[in-house]
Amino acid sequence: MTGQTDHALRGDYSRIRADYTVEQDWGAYTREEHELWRRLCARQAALVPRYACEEFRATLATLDYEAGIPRFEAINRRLAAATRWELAAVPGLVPDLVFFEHLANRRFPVTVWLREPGEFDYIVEPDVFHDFFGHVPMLFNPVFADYMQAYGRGGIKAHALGAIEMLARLYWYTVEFGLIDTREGLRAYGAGILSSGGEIRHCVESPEPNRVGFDLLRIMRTRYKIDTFQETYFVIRGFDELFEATAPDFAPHYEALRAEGLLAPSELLPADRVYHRGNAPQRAA
Ligand code: HBI
Ligand code: FE
Repeated sequence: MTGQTDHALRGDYSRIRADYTVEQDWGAYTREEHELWRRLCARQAALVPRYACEEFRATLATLDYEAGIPRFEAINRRLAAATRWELAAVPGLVPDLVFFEHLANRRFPVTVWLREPGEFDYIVEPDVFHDFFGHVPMLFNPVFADYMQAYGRGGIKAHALGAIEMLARLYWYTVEFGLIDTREGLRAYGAGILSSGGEIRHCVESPEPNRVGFDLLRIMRTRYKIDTFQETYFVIRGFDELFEATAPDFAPHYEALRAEGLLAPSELLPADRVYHRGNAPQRAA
């Protein structure tokens, strides 16, 4: 909730606890919803072998999502054993500080509602399919799991420093739309692309977007769009790179970044480590 949307939030917030969590109420999902979930899973599962990073693939294979919308509790036992994370059911987007506090305590907020059939290809707000299919497998990876907690702790500090927008760009270009350089080529680890039927291919194969090496400060000043495919993807060389980048205190970064201008989503800089220069026509910033 960093002011990117101007429409009312979807979801039932009438029964939230103080930390915005709710009961998943698994029994209330309809047959049609389980069926839509299975179709969403089948489409993505067919794309994962080609486009997803190894860490995601390895975990997805063990989660048997295909049966229907999972019970969060059943996954929680396994997730706790793997990385000491747990899933917390939420009605939808939660306030930034609430979100950061959950992450800082190794709890990942998962939206309970599923999209409508007409939103099969695209949805703006996260639903249970995006949150579960996209994010949960990566939480089984120990280094990535620690990065997520560090991000939550950083978010609490950024909130106090009025720097959430800078930090949110880091989340966007890593946790949601990140690519990783592997021996097999570039692969997706970001949940926004792993849960998207179109963007999972586009991010790896299309000549249109830029693909640029991960650079923390550069990312924190790069604006992003929420309603189109990304114009630039940032590539990490391993999850250690991500985790190590978040180890230092960001407060001095925020000071320095305030003095520099923001970059358009499509902009390339001379200092960029370019994997691929996008061929999309330059759009107005
Ligand atoms: N709430 N449920 C939910 N899921 C998110 O991904 C989320 C959120 N609230 C805030 C938020 N993301 C972002 O503003 C932060 O990543 C910066
Ligand atoms: Fe997400």
